[in-house]
Amino acid sequence: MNAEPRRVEHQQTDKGTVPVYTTAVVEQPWASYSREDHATWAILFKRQQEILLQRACRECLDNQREFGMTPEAIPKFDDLNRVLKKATGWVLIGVEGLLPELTFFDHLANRRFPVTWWIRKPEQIDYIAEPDLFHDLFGHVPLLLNPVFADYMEAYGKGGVKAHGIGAEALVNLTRLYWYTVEFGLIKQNDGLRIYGSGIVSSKGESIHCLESPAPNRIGFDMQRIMRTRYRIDTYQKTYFVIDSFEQLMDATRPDFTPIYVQLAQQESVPAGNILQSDIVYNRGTGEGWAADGDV
Ligand code: HBI
Ligand code: FE
Repeated sequence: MNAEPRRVEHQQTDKGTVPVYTTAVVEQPWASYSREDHATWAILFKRQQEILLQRACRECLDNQREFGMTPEAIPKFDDLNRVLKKATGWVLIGVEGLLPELTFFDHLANRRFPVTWWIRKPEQIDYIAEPDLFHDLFGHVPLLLNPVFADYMEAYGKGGVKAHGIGAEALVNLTRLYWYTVEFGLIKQNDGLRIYGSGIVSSKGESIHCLESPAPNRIGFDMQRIMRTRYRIDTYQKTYFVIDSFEQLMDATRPDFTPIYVQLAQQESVPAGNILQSDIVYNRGTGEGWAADGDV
């Protein structure tokens, strides 16, 4: 029998109406997963692993192996935590789903990664708008074994707690940074551009689109440029930003962001599909087929 996630309310945000769940930390009810849940994990795991060979960054695939993740069954958080805690001091905690931003930031600032305990239904196999267990475990968790990325995620959380105290504008700027790196980032590796963003890693269609479609722009990482750039949550990205290394991400977050927020407040936001004079352009997208047409 599938236990149902407990929704608390629906919140109106700039991304439309999103369900916001209770912020309670919950035990992973591993014994209550149905055969259908494990089958959904297996289908998604096998399909994405195949698509991601030659598309995902080395660290993503190597670290899934280091965790011992397999399609056989939904991994147990306790098993993953034994590996993770030793490697980078991070711990997975079970949550009901999307958290209010300050709660989420506070967890990251303390090296706790919130993982949704439930997995999507078979009819949602190709797309789900909220982070479910597959998105979190398959998409986010492997990179937490990388020491530099693990540091970046903690620094991001600390920055988020501070931004929350500064105001809504700062929060919008910082959320864009998370979106275009942690969720939809690309990295340049010696065999070409590779995926590290979890939103892509856990999506069949976007894993192909982000590297092979002529539609999107691919632009060199520039933190303030990213913090000015708008995004949509219901289509494939119109622009992907490319880092040279995880160290580049970590170095970018060292300075105090307060003066950066002041500068950003004087500047216009950039529409998601635009290219600026100052951009390092890997390729200028054509713009067609930007809508997420299910999964190609
Ligand atoms: N909550 N559980 C969960 N997982 C997320 O990835 C998440 C969240 N709340 C807010 C959020 N992400 C984004 O707004 C980040 O940009 C902060
Ligand atoms: Fe995510």
